[in-house]
Amino acid sequence: MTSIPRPSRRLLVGGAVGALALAATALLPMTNAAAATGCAVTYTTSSWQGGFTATVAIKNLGDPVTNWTLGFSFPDSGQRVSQGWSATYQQSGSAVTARSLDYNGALATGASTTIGFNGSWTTANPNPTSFTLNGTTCTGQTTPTSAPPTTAPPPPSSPPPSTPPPTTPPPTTPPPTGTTPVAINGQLRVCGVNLCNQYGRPIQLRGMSTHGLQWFAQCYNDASLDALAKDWQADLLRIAMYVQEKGYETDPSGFTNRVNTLVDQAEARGMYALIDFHTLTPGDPTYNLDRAKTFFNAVSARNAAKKNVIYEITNEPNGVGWSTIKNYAEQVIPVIRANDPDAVVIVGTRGWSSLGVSDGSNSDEIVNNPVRADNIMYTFHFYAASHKDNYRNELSRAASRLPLFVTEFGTVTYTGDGAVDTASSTAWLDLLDRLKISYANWTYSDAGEGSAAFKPGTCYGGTYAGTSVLTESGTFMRNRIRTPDNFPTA
Ligand code: IDC
Repeated sequence: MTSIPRPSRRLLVGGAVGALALAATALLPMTNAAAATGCAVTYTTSSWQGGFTATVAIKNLGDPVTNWTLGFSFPDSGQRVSQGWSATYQQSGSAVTARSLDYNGALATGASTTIGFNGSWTTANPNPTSFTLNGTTCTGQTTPTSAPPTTAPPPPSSPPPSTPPPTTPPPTTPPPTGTTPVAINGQLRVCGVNLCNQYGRPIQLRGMSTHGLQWFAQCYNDASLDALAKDWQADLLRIAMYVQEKGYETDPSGFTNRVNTLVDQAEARGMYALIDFHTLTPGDPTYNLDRAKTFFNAVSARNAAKKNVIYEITNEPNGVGWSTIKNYAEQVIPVIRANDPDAVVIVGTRGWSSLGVSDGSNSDEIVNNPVRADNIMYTFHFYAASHKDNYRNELSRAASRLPLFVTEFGTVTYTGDGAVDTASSTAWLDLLDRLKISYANWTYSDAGEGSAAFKPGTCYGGTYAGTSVLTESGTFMRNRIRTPDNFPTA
């Protein structure tokens, strides 16, 4: 919105800043003394064939501002912003604008803030050399130091959604020693709005969710998990441990053991394991808060040394507002962090993990009031035959502002049953591929419902590989998941 400096009666002071401001305002009517403006920008990139990460440090050398818009143009027309963080990005031709968010809009005189984005390039990747802040060309100098420019800490309730990726991969990360997803990608971490691998590069994980372990334990065995890893070439197994409906609450130690065994079985095959605390009814996650603390304390202590574990702390909150979910997350995440400080944690969202859309809300409530924790992502779920363009639009809008993980989706209706909606499922997965959003499909089971990948009865036989045992949904998903990952390693 604000691209024009607001008029002010402030007297301009001497020195370089005042001189710059005078030069910048010399053409304005004499009766309207303008606010002192000025800025300095440092733009650094780390690039690879076809892609790059840019880190942009902005220093305000003028009067305090309450929100800002940074403008610049790419020197090469093939350069595009793909995923940004700490600002809202727009690109038109080669011209880019980055608008401040609530938490970093206020910049005092002399204050700095850092934003960043991942981009793509086709023929050349020169850095932009000219920047504007609220319309004023940034001619100020920044003094390079070993430490990056710092931002005044945001208010406690509004930290940045996540930290930007390192500009260079950690120098100590050796090349992969194997070819499985975990061997290549190692310990994951959230970088900007992406999930990044041990080389600091954005990746997408594609895999399957179990059905409820209390009902379909017979579907998870060496043969079925070999098929998932080798025939499907999946990266990820989501372990759906229902809490109610004859789940965890009926036998905490038994279900904890079953989850741990599946973590080991996924690890042995080089797959990531997403531990899903599958709350559903009741929808208020705080109903299960004590159980969640007990469960996550146990699994995070036991699996802390593993690189393949991701924690999903609540499946689909419903009937509660975002503040209730955020409060739950801020109590459960510290339990996990105390044991396993570097694991990625995924937080469910309002309206059955629809980012609020199914409740008539949207992702703004999260952007404006994010969970106070690092290295976290937010859940988005959809069922392709029920959830279409308005949900896709919200996911696209949220994807540049929040790290998202589709921990569950179906190719059918939200009931988990019905016909496969191939057109909608294809539109969804193309979108997730383009945004590099990881996903797990409901379900890797032989349940008698359209969302199940296997025909009924499959889990009582010994064959899981190939297509003869698959339903329409299973065939569709196997084709999507089997396409090569091409994980970056440098
Ligand atoms: C469904 C199962 C179904 C089961 C039901 C209730 O497919 O067999 O009877 O749960 O437990 C979700 C939930 C997921 C649902 C799924 C399909 O996370 O547990 O599974 N779904 O209804 N959210 C949206 C859809």
